[in-house]
This record gives sequence, structure tokens and C-alpha cells, in this order.
Amino acid sequence: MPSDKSIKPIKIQKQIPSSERTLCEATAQMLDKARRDGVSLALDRGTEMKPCPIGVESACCKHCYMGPCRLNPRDPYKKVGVCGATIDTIQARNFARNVATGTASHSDHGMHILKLFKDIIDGHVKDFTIKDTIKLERVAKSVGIDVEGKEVYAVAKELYVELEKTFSNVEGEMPFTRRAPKATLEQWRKGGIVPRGAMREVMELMSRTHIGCDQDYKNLTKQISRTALADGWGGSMVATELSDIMFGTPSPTAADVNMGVLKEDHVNIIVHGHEPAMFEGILAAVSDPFYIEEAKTKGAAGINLVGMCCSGAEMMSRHGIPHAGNFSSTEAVIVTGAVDAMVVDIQCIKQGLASVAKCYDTHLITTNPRCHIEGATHIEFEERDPKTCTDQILTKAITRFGSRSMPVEIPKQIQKGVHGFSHEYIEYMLGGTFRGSYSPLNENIINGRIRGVAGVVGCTNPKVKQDSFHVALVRELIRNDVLVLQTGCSQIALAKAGFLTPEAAVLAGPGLAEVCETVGMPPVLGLGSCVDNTRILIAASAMVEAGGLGKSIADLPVAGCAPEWMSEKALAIGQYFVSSGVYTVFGIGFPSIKGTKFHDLLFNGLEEQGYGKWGTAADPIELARMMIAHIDKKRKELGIDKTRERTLFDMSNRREIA
Ligand code: XCC
Ligand code: SF4
Repeated sequence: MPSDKSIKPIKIQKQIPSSERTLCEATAQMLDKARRDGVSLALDRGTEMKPCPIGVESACCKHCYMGPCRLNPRDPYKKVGVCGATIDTIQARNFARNVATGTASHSDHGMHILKLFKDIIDGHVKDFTIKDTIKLERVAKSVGIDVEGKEVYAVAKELYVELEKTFSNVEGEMPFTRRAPKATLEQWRKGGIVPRGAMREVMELMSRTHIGCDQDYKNLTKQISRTALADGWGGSMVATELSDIMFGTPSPTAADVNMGVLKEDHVNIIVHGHEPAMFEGILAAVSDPFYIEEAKTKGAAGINLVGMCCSGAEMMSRHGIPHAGNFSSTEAVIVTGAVDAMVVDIQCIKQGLASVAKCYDTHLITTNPRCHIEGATHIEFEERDPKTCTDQILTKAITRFGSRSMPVEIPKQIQKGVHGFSHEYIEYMLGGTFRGSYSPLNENIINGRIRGVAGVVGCTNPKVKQDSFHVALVRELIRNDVLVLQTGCSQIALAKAGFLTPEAAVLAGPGLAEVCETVGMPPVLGLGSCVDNTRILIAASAMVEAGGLGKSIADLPVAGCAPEWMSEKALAIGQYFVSSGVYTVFGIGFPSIKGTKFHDLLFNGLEEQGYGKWGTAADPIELARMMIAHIDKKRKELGIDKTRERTLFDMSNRREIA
């Protein structure tokens, strides 16, 4: 029973069976336990909360205090706001603020990583270093730095100066935009949307959404795209590339996923968030013989470090650290009673964790100055002195193990998979050491073995059964010979379902299966965290460069999807994919009203202008069908449709898969 008497047992009008709330059996088991214990989880709150019917379609505005103004989504042009704002202005401004926030989150993260890089170069940080000098050179060359005969730190310094512009540029083009295919960059130039500096783009977008400013949805959408590109080809890409340089570029690693990675006889520490530095700091600390001994004196067999959400996905890719689950499982894992400390940093840290942690006597520890949570213990992590923070965390976790008062119930589910497919590794895997290239991938697309490539990414959302959309969608894509690249919480959903193993090739269509078997790769490649979606941008650019599939990213037979999205970061990611030329479909719903001019611009008009476009559907199989239809359309435009005789499997001949 919960130790906190102030927490009342939850009353749910109609208790939906846990197996209908999540596909993940471990999470379902913990949801049942939480209900028995009278503890409320987001998975239940998600069914109790009835979203505002006006807000869900983005038909309200609270950008000034003459409002909030509410329009009717069923009759959107009937009314305007007090200031006269039309439904198109209102939707565009709301979407703009979503994208600005998502871009700000990724860019703030990227800027933090850049600062750490500088501190290493300047010698202020001693606990981290430049690990991957080959990648350092590659990235430096990609932004035009001459590396010949230069010392590692000299190159790093020049790279720092160049990448700082990603954030601070007032004028000029963001450095990494030159990694995009020429035709894609030209398209951005023509449209006037090449991002300058992320701070400038986010500031300008916010300013333009103030009352009485930009009131032409088309003009606003241009700045929305420019800002989103500042995320994908800026903040996020800096985060991925510099993290690889400092902590190592991932290559395939076997890792265990799901709650069975917790160990009853160990001190269990979960790290959940987005910043790799704090996680790396704890990783170093848990192997300290002093703490291992301390844990043993309290009767523990050792210390078990486990990740969740995106930093978990990142650490799994780099070091094979086990992963306990995605966004919708972060509260549920605490219900095991086995978590001695959950250490969090920024983004997607539900405030609900604080009360769940209190119920199970788990230490919830915030570590980042930008994310405190009422009721949690704050121990600030400083890269210049990681030990001061990590020592306290370990002491607290070990002490809690020694005095565990809660019954422990750990679900058995555990699934092995292969993770860590960086774009560099994909190149090497396909082409070999001496002729590493994307040409073999292109050849297999051209000859029709692989129909196309899909990025399936993003969150889980308690509006739908956890993981179910991700799994149904990916299953449908691979059986239709579409190679799937994954990141974030989506990757974890598929890993739990066993798709990230070479053996999963049996679930793929005959062409994709043949390629997987030849190369020895899974049909679903895990690339890491959400910021690592930029690996997909680089892979797409490399595909264009390898030749035979058109001139720009918009020409490629590729599509993207976030079937269970929930965060503003997901919208920013979606918009940067669309602006980069990718057809991007979202499940669950989309914050715009069908039939309005703004909706039509996002879902059709942008493609007519030469970009990608948005799509949405409530059913995962329908989402897959839309993506495959787009891939086939692109194949036709490229003139490679004839090489593929296999037709799309329809619902009736779908192979039954365990
Ligand atoms: Fe958050 Fe990154 Fe979404 Fe997961 S996928 S719920 S954004 S943790 Ni990034
Ligand atoms: Fe209403 Fe216009 Fe103010 Fe928005 S900006 S709340 S539409 S008056």
C-alpha cells in the first residue's frame, strides 16, 4: 500500500482492462498493481481526461486577453476572434508556437552539448573527452574545415566556432544546411526558408505570433518551416554529431529491453531524460569499486543501471545499457517497488512521477537546472564536477536498497535486440570497409527488393493502446518490403515486440528479407534517441548523393511517421521532415481542421511547392498504406516502378505473425 496517506485510491468510472491500455505486458502488469495499490498512472488518467473538443482541433486562441476566443471547428469560417483573426491565422499561430517550442527544446539541448564540447576543448571539463576523432574530422570537413595536418584540438576548436553559428547566426545560412543535397538546399533558398541561427528563428516565430503581427497563414508557415529546419539541420544535428564525437559513435550492440531488466537483488538506478552527459557520469560512477562494495555491505549483489525514454535509447545504442521502457512506462516501472532511484534531467519527465515515486518510496532525483519538479529531490549535475552529484545519487539509492520497505514485483518480460545503427555504420554495413557507401541500398531500391525506406519514430500517447500503433504499422511496412529506421520511444516499442533482431527478417516481405539475410541485419534499424532523427536526414542525403534516386530528398521513395505522437518536439520533427521533402504522417490526430486553408496548405500545398507534405489517419494500417502508396508514387516518378512486380499485400492475404 502507498506510504503516503494523502493519496486517495483512484476512482475510475469504467475501468478498462489493462491489456486494452497497453500492448506491453510488463506495463499492463504494473498498471494492474497500481490500481490495486490505489495509485494513479497517466495510462488511466488518459482515459479519464476528455480533451477539449475545440482545442483538439486548434480552433481556440489565447494569445491576448481580449480572448480566449473559441471558434467552432465544425463551422470554422462562421466566426472570427475579437481581433478579427480567422481560423487559418489561429491554427497557424498555434502550430507555430508548437514548432517553436519543439525547436527550442532540441536546440537548447544542442547548445548545452556544444557548451560541453567547448569546456572540454578549453580544459574546464576533465571527466569527458573527444572520443571519436575520425568522426570529428568527418563532421569538420562537412562544414568546410580543412583538417589536413591539424591537431585534434585545433580541429575541434574550429568546429566549435563554426557550429556556434547554428544558434547565434543573425544572418547567413546555418552550417549543417550545406550537408543537404544541393537541390534541397536550392529549394529552401528559393522559398526563403534557409535557417539562420536557431535563436533568431525561434524568436522571430514567437514574435510573429503575437496579436496583431503576422496574420497571413501562408507567410507564417514559411517561418514555421524555417524554424523547424533550424531544429533538424541545426540544434538536433549538433546534439547528435557532437555527442558521437564526445561519447562515441554507435555501432550495433545487443541490448535487453523491458522491465525484466530490473534485478531484485541489485540496487536499481533508472536514468530517464534526454541528456547523455549526466547518464555518462552515472555510468562512470556505478563502476566505482567503492560504491559496488557499499552496495554489497547492504546486501545487494551489485548496482544495476538502466535507461528509459530517449537518453536511455542513446545509452543503449552507444554502450548496450539495458532499457526499461518508453514514455508510457515511466510511472509503471516505479510500481515494481524495485527502483531505488529514478534520476531525470529534461523533457518528457511527467510530473506524475513525483507522486508515484512517493507511493513506492523511490527517490525521484532531478539533476538539471532547467527542470525541477515539486516534490522531487534536486541534486544538480555539473559537467565540471560530475562526482558531487553522482556520489549523492549512489548513496541515496544504496541506502534505499538497504531499507526497502515495499514489496517488490518485477515483470519477467525481457527482449534482446540489436541497436546502434548510426548512419556511418549503415554505410559501412552496406558497402564494407573499403567501399562504404549507400549505393548497395540504392541498388536494392532500384531493383525492387527494397520498396522504399520509412522512418517510424516518436512518442507513445495514452489516448491509444501503448505501442500498438507502432507495432502494427511497422509490421505492415516490413511485410511490404519497406526498410524501417527507428528512433525514440517508437524504437523501444518495436524492440519490446522483438522486431530489432536479425531473426525478425522472417516477418519481412521476400525482397527485404533477402537483403536482411544477406547483410545479417534486422528489417528494423534502431538509430537512437529523438535528436538522432537527424541520422535519418543524413542517411537520406547520402542516398541522394549515391545516385539513381533523383536529385533531392523530395524525390526519394521514403516516408516518415509518428503513429502515437504527443509532444511539441514531435511536431517540430514532423515539420522539418516535411520541409526537407518527406511525406510525413501522424497517427491519433493532428491539430488542424480538415477543409480549412491552413490544413490544406500543410496537407497538399507544401508538396505543390516542392516540399514534402503532412498526412494523418486514425488507423495504423491506413497510415502504412498511405506511406506505401507515396513510396510507390515516387518509384513511378523515378521510373523504377517496373522493377517491382510484387503488389501491396491487402488485408485478406496478410500473413499471421506471432
Ligand atoms: Fe518524449 Fe524523447 Fe516522444 Fe519519447 S519520443 S515521448 S518526445 S522521450 Ni522522443
Ligand atoms: Fe482572440 Fe485575437 Fe486575442 Fe487571439 S489574439 S485571443 S483571436 S482577440
